[in-house]
Amino acid sequence: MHDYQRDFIELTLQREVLRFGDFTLKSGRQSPYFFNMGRIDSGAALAQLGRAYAEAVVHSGIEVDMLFGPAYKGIALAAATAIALADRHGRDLPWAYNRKEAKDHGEGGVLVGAPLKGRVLIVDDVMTAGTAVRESLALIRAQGATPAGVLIALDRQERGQSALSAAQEVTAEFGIPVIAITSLGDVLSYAGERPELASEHARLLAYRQQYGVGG
Ligand code: OMP
Repeated sequence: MHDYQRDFIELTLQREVLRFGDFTLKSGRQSPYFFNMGRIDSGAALAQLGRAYAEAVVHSGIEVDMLFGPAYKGIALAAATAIALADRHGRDLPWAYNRKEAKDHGEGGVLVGAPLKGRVLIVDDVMTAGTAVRESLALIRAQGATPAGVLIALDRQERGQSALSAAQEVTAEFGIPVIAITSLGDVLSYAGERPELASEHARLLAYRQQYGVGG
């Protein structure tokens, strides 16, 4: 594990981004854990998050021309990553985001920021079944740009439309990497090391059995 990953896990715990309990996901699945990036709700926390995302881009070695943040949560994440890449890594990349509803006045349209072109990295929070990411991939392709990869904080490593995980499916289908700072595997390791989280750990294992891949 790299330092930026360890720092990131500490941040998610401090800020209660990661929580155990009973949650209904977008996919309808009932999950014993949830990862809520909305808890990164201060300037310092967002800056720290942006640094972790930027480090993940640099470590991946992936070639990208610009960043794209899908509405809504991806917008702040792409902005924070763009700032950290410029401030910390000397890489001033263009960035853009979409609106959920097209605007018919002013500058109009659903896209805001730099025009989508070249190799575009999608910056988002969590991948479960891959629905959100597929929407972004379609949007990037419709603009004639090339998806370069997907950068997320958490890969829940759940089955997508096949026996593969949603992230593996995206890689197989679009030929692009999914770069995740953490995964369900990391959450399991964390819970497994703490006796006070023994019942949460057992529920996570049962959940992975039901919806996960491998393991
Ligand atoms: P998929 O579109 O199924 O990949 O789900 C990803 C989205 O679900 C994320 O962008 C979040 O909006 C939301 N989500 C979380 O934020 N945290 C989780 O732990 C799980 C989900 C989810 O609903 O699956």
